[in-house]
Amino acid sequence: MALKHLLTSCSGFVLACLLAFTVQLYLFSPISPVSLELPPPSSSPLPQNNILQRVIKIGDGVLLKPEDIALDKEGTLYTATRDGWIKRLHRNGSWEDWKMLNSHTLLGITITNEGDLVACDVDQGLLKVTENGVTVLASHVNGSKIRFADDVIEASDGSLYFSVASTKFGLHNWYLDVLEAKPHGQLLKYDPSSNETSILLEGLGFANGVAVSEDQDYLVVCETWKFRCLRYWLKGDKRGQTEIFIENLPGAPDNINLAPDGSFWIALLKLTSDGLEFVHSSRAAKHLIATSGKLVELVSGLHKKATVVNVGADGKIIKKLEDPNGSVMSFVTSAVEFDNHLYLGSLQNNFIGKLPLNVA
Ligand SMILES: [Ca+2]
Ligand SMILES: [Ca+2]
Repeated sequence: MALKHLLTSCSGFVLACLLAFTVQLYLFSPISPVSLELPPPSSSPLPQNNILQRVIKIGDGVLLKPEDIALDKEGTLYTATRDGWIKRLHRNGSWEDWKMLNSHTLLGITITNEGDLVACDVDQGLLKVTENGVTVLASHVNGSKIRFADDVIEASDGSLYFSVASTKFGLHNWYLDVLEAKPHGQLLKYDPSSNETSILLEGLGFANGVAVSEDQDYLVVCETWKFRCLRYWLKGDKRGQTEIFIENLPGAPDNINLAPDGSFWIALLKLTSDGLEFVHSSRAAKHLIATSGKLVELVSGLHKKATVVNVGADGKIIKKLEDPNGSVMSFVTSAVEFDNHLYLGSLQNNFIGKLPLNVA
């Protein structure tokens, strides 16, 4: 009788704990999630390959997770690393620690027509870096602080277009934006003649890479967890209008770069682990996973793959290059073509991958 009584009170206690845990999970959850639709597997008919396993590693060990890469007209390569450096590789093969920016959150970079470097910093906004030092170009928009600037590109008139990945979450917990699956991204424009910053688009699903077309008539902005990129018209009848450039990508787009032939290179992230796709349709699972970075690691497949695609100006995939299990490169965030080579940045590897395009 005593044992039965003990068992009853124990199971009552366990139930009460479970209930309290569940209430806590929902009440104190950092996210208010909705379901995220992943692209159907049939949307990626191109065969798997391991071409990205053939990269030559450059700057191995001296480049701490170089997220983005840019080259100037002379072929000097620039990258921003996690230790706050802008490092550059001269054509003679020597690396230089060029400028220390004292930030661990440098993301997208670009080189302007005048040869200056512009960088996105998650905490400070848009920065201009020259031989003489660093200036903040844009730190606020409409009175609000710009957080999580992600990637930037200059148009031929000197305007700088840049993305804000999320106005709600930061770089350290960006995956919560994916789990929440509500669009907090923006496309901004910095006008150098007026020194003003304006919002062009809001409600983007983690606004990430930005690139301008060869003819400067449109720009492409990628929405990471929407598995698509948008075309925003800069000129012509459709000026100011937005349409889908490419959707159902075989991965979540990060940075995008114009190729010399007018096509684009887009780096794609693996946002979910195999077999755990259901998490993106379960609000309860999302609340649970949001409680711990360890659980996020379990669900995200970022370190298990690298993919880049070459997409034509017509929005069709021309080529797909992969490291299917991430054994050489994973979490590849950018792909830049220069001189018949592809340069690959990553938030996982401590080098830049260099791939001769005649083997791809
Ligand atoms: Ca860039
Ligand atoms: Ca990015």
